[in-house]
Amino acid sequence: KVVFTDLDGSLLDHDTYGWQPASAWLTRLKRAGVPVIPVTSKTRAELLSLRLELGLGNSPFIAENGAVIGLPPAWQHARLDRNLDDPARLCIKTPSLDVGFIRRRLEVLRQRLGLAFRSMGEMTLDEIMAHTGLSEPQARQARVREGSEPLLWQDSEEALEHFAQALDNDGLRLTRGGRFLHVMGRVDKGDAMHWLVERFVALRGIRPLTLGLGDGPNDVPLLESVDLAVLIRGRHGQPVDVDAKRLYRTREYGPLGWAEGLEYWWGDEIPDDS
Ligand code: 2M8
Ligand code: MG
Ligand code: MG
Repeated sequence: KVVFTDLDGSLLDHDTYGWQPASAWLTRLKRAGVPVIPVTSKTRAELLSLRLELGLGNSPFIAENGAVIGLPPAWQHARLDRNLDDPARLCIKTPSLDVGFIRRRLEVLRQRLGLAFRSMGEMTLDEIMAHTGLSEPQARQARVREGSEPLLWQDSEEALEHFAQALDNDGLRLTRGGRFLHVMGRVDKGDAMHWLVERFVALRGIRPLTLGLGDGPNDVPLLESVDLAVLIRGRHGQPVDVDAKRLYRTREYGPLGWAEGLEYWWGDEIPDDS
């Protein structure tokens, strides 16, 4: 078994970024040896801190909506050799375009189409903190982008359609998180998850049963790729259209909904030793 989870609005509360209601289930999964892999819009820098705080161990992670994949040593080599937990031996895969290229294209499109938006790269730290509720150190980490750029849309829905089309012509993609639109290369959370599952199969020789959780439009490719899906009730008021055979929709928001989804699929299978 492997869990793939979105963070903001799913494992973490949309506003407070807390996860207390999910912590009993995190412990339960850890005791059962089930890896919990974050799949998020957040950056590598944000994840390296959060992985520790959440007690996820040296797990792989998918950052920036699939543009950055972090592989710990245990997911790099079939032979479990020494220094398996050495954080310095993390290996990073960046299947997308780099953020410098993305920012230059965004500038060109803004000029050419006369669009109004504000990208994270041009925001001050104070602005980022005001829009997200992150602390200053967290906002600094959110700003260290490698393969995607979040932006706040300040234009019409019609202009947004033109923008999405122009991005597509450039080999770029647009997706929607809880607060921001995100622009990246041709990657998504589902493709990144498939890539990790294939690594698992190559290294361990078995295909894991996958459970995925998410609350937003950017989670749809993930929820449509896993064996068991949990669509967490969203705070963003956007209807989220998921086409998955085994899908559970939670009644609760955020980490409460996260625990509800795990209870639904694995409540009987994974023991509660507490
Ligand atoms: C952004 O991501 C969230 C994900 O749903 C959003 O679009 O609202 C990213 O910039 C991320 O790096 C940051 O931590 C988060 C903070 O709310 O916002
Ligand atoms: Mg989310
Ligand atoms: Mg997210």
